Parts: sequence; C-alpha cells; structure tokens
Amino acid sequence: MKEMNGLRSMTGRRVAAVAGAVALGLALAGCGASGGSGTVVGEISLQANEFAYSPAQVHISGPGQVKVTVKNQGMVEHDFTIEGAQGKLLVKPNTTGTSTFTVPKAGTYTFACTVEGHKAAGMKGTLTVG
Ligand SMILES: [Cu+2]
Repeated sequence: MKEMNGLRSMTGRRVAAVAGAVALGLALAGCGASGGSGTVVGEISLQANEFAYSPAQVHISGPGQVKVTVKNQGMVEHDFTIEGAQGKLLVKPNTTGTSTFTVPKAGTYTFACTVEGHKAAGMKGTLTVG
C-alpha cells in the first residue's frame, strides 16, 4: 500500500512537470511567432499635400507597431489612416503630426486620407508589411 501511494505521487509529479514545460513552450512560441502587437517594428515618414502622400509606397519589416510621421505641406487639413488598423492621425496645414498604429499581420495595406474627397482625388498609398 505504501509503495502504491509513492508510485502514484511520482507519476502525478511527472505529469505536472510535463504540462508545465508545454505551457512554457507555448507561451514562448506565442511571443516570438506573432511578433506581438506591442513591438515597434518600423517608422515611416510622409509628406502630405493636395492630394497626395510622398512617398506613396512604404514598407516595414513585419507586423506590430509602426510610428508614422506626417508633415502636412498643403493648404488644408489632412489625416492619415491605415485600412485594417485602428486610429487616425490628423495634421493641420504647415504642421507635423506623429502617431503609432498597430498593424496586425503581414500583408499589403492601403493608407489614405479620410477627409471627404481626398482619397478619391488620389490621397492614398500602399504600406507593405513583412
Ligand atoms: Cu487629405
């Protein structure tokens, strides 16, 4: 009876140890593989006017946070949004604005000005991630 108890507790301990190792492995894999939404992976700098961004094609190395700086050289207010990402950066004429956007995964994103008529007039571009 004594031996049986000892065996059972040994087995139980081993199972717990294995479960712990698996959980740790998953946690580490989750951290590395996804890139995480809290990692600043890139910085982009754009100029805006009526009605275009320069450059219109930008790239960051992978998903995560991207710091965006927009210098508005136009006569009216412009903004900057990334389709598929939260947030909007508003920039008044002759000022420079900065904001951080979180890009969820690798791919090609359209960024654009949401002031009425601006995107249709050509105020948009492409952000490539990864
Ligand atoms: Cu605009």
